[in-house]
Amino acid sequence: MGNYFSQVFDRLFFSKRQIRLLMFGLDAAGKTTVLYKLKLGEVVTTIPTIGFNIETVVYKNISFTVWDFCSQAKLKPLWKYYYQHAEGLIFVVDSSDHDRIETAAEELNMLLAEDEMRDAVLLVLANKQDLPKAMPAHELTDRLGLHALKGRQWFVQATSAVQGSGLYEGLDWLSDQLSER
Ligand SMILES: Nc1nc2c(ncn2[C@@H]2O[C@H](COP(=O)(O)OP(=O)(O)OP(=O)(O)O)[C@@H](O)[C@H]2O)c(=O)[nH]1
Ligand SMILES: [Mg+2]
Repeated sequence: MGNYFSQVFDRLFFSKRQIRLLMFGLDAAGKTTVLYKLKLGEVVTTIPTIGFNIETVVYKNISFTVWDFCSQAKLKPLWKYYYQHAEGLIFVVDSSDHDRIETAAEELNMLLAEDEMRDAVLLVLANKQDLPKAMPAHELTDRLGLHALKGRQWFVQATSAVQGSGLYEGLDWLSDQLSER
């Protein structure tokens, strides 16, 4: 696994440029679990202002920033600072959370509508696939309205962050997209 992981990332490192990836998702989707499971380095939690915190991992030239999502309108100007130059957006969904899939879809579409996200590729992690009532990736694709996206590269990867499955495959897709640029 570690070897595969480094192969995936070596392709990005060769580019010798800074790559910013942002991770979003409703609370309890599994964002923090993903970050730790990747074992990239020290996860640093910072609280830049009241109301949310940010977790970051910097691994060589790639920075992951994870948002503790509380989409209060008053915080929006702050988000923009972090959005800038984001090349990849990783959106983590709890596939077993049937009640909040519409909310997740709304949050995702709101993010994609941001001007700063215009050029970001989208990786959706259909997480918690180990749970019996998890929606499969194709169902999540429909429920999130991804087929309606225009001019956006996107991909849905089934994952179980607790088991560590699917994570590297998702990042593999991301690195393919970014190394083509
Ligand atoms: N069964 C299962 N549980 C998971 C998976 N990923 C995360 N969890 C669990 O879901 C809960 C929430 O995970 P977190 O990683 O804290 O979620 P988060 O998105 O960081 O949540 P916030 O920080 O509150 O926004 C934890 O109890 C995790 O162990 C998964 O793939 N399968
Ligand atoms: Mg978290």
